[in-house]
Amino acid sequence: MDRNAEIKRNTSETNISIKLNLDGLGKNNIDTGVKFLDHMLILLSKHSGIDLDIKAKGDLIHHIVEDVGISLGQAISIAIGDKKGINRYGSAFIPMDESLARCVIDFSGRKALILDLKLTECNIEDMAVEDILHFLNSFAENAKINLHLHVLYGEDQHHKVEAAFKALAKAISQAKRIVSDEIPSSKGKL
Ligand SMILES: [Mn+2]
Repeated sequence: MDRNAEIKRNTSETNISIKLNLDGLGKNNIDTGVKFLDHMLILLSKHSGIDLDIKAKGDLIHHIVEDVGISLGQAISIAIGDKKGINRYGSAFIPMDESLARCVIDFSGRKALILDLKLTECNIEDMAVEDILHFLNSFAENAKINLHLHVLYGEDQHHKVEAAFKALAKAISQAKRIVSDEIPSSKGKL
């Protein structure tokens, strides 16, 4: 069973194209024009084992970040398909130097987002903190997942976000894994 997705999203604000293979090796080719977002998406691919190609262009950083979050969430949702046999849940604690992040997810088919990255600065590299939070919101909504993502403690803003994205990657890696031949819900549908 191939668990792939291809998304092309063209609006008056942005042009996004995504190719994704859930059962890859973490290979990636990513260029959104936003360096810190590229850095986080490369980590996400690498540590989740998802092959990911993303090309994005747009008028404003906020629009690019939002539309990449939407498109990547849609690609995950398409690729995970009917969720037959998946582990469904995933969790991870990941440190990055002095920072520690915890991520718990459920491929439930519904969005919930509980998010606290303990960010205090307005910008990290070339991204506004509010755009990082906006990306995760758009992603969770379109991937239709419960996403509980917390930085428990830390000092450096870059480290906090990096730990959070690595924890998200490891949680997805666990949740997407095929562990049975049944849909993991007592309702028989996810
Ligand atoms: Mn880094």
